[in-house]
Amino acid sequence: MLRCLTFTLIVFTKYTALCVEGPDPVPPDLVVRTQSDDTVPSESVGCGCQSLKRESVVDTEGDRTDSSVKPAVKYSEIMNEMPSNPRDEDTKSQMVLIPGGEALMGTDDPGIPPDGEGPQRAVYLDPFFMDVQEVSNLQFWAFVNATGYVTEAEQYGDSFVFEGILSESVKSQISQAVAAAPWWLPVKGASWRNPEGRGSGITERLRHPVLHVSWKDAGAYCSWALKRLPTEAEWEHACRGGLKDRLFPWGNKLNPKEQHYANLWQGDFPKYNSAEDGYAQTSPVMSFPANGYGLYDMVGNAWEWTADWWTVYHGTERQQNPTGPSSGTERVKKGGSYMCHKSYCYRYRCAARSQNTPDSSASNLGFRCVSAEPR
Ligand SMILES: [Ca+2]
Ligand SMILES: [Ca+2]
Repeated sequence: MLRCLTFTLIVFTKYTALCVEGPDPVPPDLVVRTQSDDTVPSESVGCGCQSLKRESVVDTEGDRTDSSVKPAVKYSEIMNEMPSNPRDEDTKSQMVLIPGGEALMGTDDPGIPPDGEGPQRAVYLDPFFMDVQEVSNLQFWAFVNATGYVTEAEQYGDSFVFEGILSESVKSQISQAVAAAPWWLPVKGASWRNPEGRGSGITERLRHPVLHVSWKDAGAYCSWALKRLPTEAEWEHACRGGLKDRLFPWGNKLNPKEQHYANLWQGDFPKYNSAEDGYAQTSPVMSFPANGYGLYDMVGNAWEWTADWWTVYHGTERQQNPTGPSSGTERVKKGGSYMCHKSYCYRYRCAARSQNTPDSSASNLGFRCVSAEPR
């Protein structure tokens, strides 16, 4: 008991340190969010999107790992479920050329200033090729099938899952939570192949983005495909699709002509998701319109890892092919996810950003790759 109490105190100390920018002392799960889509309430600058650290889990019952189901066993189980001979075009992403040249990164009108969205600064980027889509479950399966790769979530034995997509049966077995964001639960057995834990699967979601992949897992996939993770500058430049000083990949209006351009959250987060855009969870990749460069789901659906270490401090000098800080403790992720709503996580803008420790994995975090040549 003493050990647990001590650990909890440590967690809340970390939570306090992380949340100095959030002025609202009310626990996040007790906040009633009724703001219209035109306002950004104070809690949107608080913790949540970035709080998925393995060490931030409050463990009230001790051991949080589960070694009863070995990765090798799960590996063989899923092989029986997957297509025996998928087509090349299903396991290989199409890529498009992202033109290089002068570009603007960040914004002088940040939606969430503590995230380090500003200042706006000039960068020069070489041209590169980018996957038009988030890496899908089927594509990741092809990688695992070829290499036997075991993800970090499978090694740890758990991953973070949004409680809103878990069954009551699974939730009743969990005695842990993330102090800063109690709707995130560490679920034993959750991984890319079992997104909501044991008993769940991906056979009905083969063309949805792969989830529960750590930064290292994402990099391993890209390397296997002879690609790499994009830098934050590359990702943001690609997100803008050739438009300058716009919030979203398609412009400044969230729903032009009353249409949805990304898989986001409609309703009151985290209690009610109306799924007005057609999806309460992830959508098949490329379900929403592409941006000007032909890229799909750059904002929304799944968050996307980038190669850069996280910092909120940026110089204003013009940089050439910037790669971010030389060291750090967290990696940058971009684009927001199907869980993002303006009232809580207004991070589905090209200039928006968030971060996770590299070993983090969750039910809303994926990636895509880039390369110098089309692969
Ligand atoms: Ca949605
Ligand atoms: Ca995305």
